[in-house]
Amino acid sequence: MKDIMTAPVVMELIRTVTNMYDHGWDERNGGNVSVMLDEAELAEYLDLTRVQRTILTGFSAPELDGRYFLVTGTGKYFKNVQYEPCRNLGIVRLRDGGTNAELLWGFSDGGKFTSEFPAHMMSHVARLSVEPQNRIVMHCHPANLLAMTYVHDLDEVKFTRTLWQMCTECIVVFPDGVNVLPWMLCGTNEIGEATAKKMETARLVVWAQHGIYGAGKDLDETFGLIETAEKAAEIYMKIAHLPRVNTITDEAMHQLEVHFGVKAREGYLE
Ligand code: 2HA
Ligand code: ZN
Repeated sequence: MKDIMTAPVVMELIRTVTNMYDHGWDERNGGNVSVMLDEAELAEYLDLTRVQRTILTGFSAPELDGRYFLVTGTGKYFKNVQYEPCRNLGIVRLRDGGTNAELLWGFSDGGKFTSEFPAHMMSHVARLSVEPQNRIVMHCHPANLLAMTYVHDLDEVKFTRTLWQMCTECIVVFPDGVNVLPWMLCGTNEIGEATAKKMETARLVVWAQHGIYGAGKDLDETFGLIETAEKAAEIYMKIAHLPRVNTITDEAMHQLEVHFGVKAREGYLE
């Protein structure tokens, strides 16, 4: 059996959450990431018959029954993950229609997965229904996106168009745009269900006055998605109080669509 600490997905998650912390997106215990794992690959590293304990999830997700997830722990600080992965991360298998999670590795201090586990699992279900290659759900608190939700209209078309106008590559990176939830209580099944619903039409979902969710097929892609949206929000926060003399026109956006072979969300451009 190989050492789980040498598994590429574990090493990459450690690098990614460290990078998220270094970007200032994950103060204290902010943020959480989940990665859906391949059973055959995982079996090279762990005895999948050795369940350490079973944890109630508090929701049901029959679509994910028997699926494996590498996930960050509740109350854990991203800055510490690189030093004690086994305490701050865990690998679970969902059972009983998703109502139970069997712990196979990690959460070594008796801990458990992130309080946003419902939002993560429901988002995996939603993304897999439109993108079978999806493996990642990522949540964090980037300052400029958060700031923008205090001063910008939360209408999804307006919010998306503003971000697209802030950097040329935005429409190429997230042509499906950004969906937005109003402020809601976090850590609940309700916000999980609302997030998942929004995930059916976009890979980015902003939680107003809280943060953002991203989804993608690998960690780099998902990190890059949030990084691009956050960069655009940063530009917006630098210019929002100044007269706008120039912008990226819809005509220019159409040129980008053609050149990069992407299609902007229906009805979002003139
Ligand atoms: O505690 O970010 O939304 C982690 C969070 C909750
Ligand atoms: Zn959060």
